[in-house]
Amino acid sequence: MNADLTMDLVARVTNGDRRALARLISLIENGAPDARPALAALHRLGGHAHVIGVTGSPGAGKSTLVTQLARVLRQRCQRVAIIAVDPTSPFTGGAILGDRIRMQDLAGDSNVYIRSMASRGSVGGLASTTRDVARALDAAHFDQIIIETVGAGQAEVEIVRAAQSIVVVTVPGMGDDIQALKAGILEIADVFCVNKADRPGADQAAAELRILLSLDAQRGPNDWRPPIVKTVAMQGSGVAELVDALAEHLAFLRQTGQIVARGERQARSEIQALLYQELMRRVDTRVGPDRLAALIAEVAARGSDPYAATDEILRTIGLP
Ligand SMILES: Nc1nc2c(ncn2[C@@H]2O[C@H](COP(=O)(O)OP(=O)(O)OP(=O)(O)O)[C@@H](O)[C@H]2O)c(=O)[nH]1
Ligand SMILES: [Mg+2]
Repeated sequence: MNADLTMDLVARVTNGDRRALARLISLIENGAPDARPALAALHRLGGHAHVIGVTGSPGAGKSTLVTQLARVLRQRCQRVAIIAVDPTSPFTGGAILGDRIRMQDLAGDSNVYIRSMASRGSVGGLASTTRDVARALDAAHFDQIIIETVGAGQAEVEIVRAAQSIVVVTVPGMGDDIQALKAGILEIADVFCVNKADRPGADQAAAELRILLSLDAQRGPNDWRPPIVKTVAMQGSGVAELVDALAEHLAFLRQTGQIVARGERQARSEIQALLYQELMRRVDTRVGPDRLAALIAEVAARGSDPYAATDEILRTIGLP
């Protein structure tokens, strides 16, 4: 695609052309280098949307909740985009199809945009693709961009880091979930949601979370205290409170200036990821897989060492 076409695509996306948006998102998903100039331009135009990450264990009710969130946000005249990311399922996976069906009653609304994505490459690739898709949606004037992802591992954390506000969804009788919470999800949560509050044990789950939060020594007195919201996503109850909590979190980030720090953290990790990608691309083209494999074998056999191998690679790609 030439520069004129790219800029035409940007203009159409910012003017609310849905077909142009779908085309751009396809380009992004296919990893087309063609999309880069458009994304560069869109980045400078964007930065208006509230990006919300929703994560939590499989089957916690995230998709149901996200659908309800979108509904409440629409009632408040917000334009909503949903990106459903599934890092584990193949491209036409059942979960994704299920999400499509669940969310389809929103699909007729021109102020709602829903996109399902699954991994066709690395998790790092998925995280950067998600960020770029969010960038396109932001430039297309969606007020709220909700990213749903399954699980509580490193991969999901990386994906939802593109968000300004992160909702961690748990359910009563978590047990194992508490372990996951300890393993890192606790730090990333801005709002906790105890979904399926129609089941027994919701109050206890909320109390356990409250204790965990109170034990978190890293949060100072002026830091944000993640609220715990109980919801029954299937019936929509508690969802308005969740929307309120998210709006309060955004207001907090703006008032304290922490929104700048979050933006910088994202920019830093994005630049690092791009640098790594670019470096590895050059290693691939200039050093080549055969020489790289030989170097690795030499180091493993102790005929060489990692430092010498790295020096040689850097010299070969033109970095002394
Ligand atoms: N009892 C009860 N069931 C719920 C509630 N919310 C969702 N469910 C059910 O829980 C099941 C899983 O819901 P999903 O929304 O697909 O959960 P999810 O977290 O998106 O699932 P994955 O994306 O597959 O990880 C479905 O059968 C829902 O109908 C709720 O508030 N109460
Ligand atoms: Mg889901």
